[in-house]
Amino acid sequence: MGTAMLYFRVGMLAVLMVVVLTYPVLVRGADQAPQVPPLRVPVDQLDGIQRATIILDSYSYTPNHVIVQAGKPIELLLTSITTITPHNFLLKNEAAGLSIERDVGSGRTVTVQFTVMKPGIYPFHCDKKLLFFPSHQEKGMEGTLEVR
Ligand SMILES: [Cu+2]
Repeated sequence: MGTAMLYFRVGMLAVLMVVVLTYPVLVRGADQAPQVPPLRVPVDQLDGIQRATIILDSYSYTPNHVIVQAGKPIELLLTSITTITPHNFLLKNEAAGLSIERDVGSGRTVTVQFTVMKPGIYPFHCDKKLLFFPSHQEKGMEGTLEVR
């Protein structure tokens, strides 16, 4: 075997090693939610509702930071794009009178309407969990409603 061939084989082996070693990172990377900027929800000129769509996937909300105005009705369309895994949407804050808990089955869209009078940062999350596994929230399924 010539020296050139040996270098070629070592080179190929190195490339293969890099692919094998980074594969889990690549796969996990593909599973991550797309990074999108915070969504400033516009007020509908016709009905005055602040209407926004949030995509639910395993395990993310997109966008995961939604900015709305206090005192005006909010309508969230929670759209699941999963084929099997069910998710939900929990947004609770006693001081602001918020107690929202909605299941969103795979492939379904659920609409939730509410109004927040008190400006603040309100976290929301999915509390689904398979026995012994981390919860969806722990896997990154959480977000923020920012009321200004
Ligand atoms: Cu979930």
